[in-house]
Amino acid sequence: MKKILENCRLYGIVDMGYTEPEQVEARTHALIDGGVRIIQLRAKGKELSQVKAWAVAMQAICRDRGAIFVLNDYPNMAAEIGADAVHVGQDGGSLADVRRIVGDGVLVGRSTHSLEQAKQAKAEGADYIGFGPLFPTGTKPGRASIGLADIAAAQEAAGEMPLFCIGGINGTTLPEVLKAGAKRVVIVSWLLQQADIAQTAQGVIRELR
Ligand code: TZP
Repeated sequence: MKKILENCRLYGIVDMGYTEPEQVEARTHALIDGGVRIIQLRAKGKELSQVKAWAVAMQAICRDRGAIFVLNDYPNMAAEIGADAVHVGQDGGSLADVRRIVGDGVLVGRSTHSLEQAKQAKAEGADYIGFGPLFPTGTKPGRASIGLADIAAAQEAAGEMPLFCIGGINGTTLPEVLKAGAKRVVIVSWLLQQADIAQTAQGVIRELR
């Protein structure tokens, strides 16, 4: 899993705020068709039995096709369904506690919203971090954007640990994000709203390489 993670430049999220339940599997396939090898299920405020069913379906597709499946927010469920990875926010408890729940061999990612938090997550042993939101975004309404100024320093502090910039990244903002020093990105709403998700993902990955 770590080897796949190292090679990931674009991180995709099947966000249930932008996805109909019947689109979950097709979107997972489309992201993989487009070259995405790390895909998260983000299902804020959804019924747990539903989340579990989507997670099981996505995990099966990802396992079959050589991509990492990440469950957002629910370490116990991640352990139960045998998820490849779990992602937790700043309010998700210590990474040591999360690791105790999911066990060895499961990747643990953390959201960070400042250089300080990025350093902290690295010190805590995160397998990767999200860093943002760089720009204001409707996917996380009300969350202050952090801008581009700290990307290079956060990238430096992260060292070998993959750092994925996130928040308001799209075809227009991507060049400035890359210019600021980003190596990896997460794109949620813009990618999910494309008519051809796979083709768009391929184009983004080309730009990131
Ligand atoms: N964490 C920080 S910003 C964000 C998350 C989950 C949402 C990013 O979504 P989008 O639609 O790519 O701006």
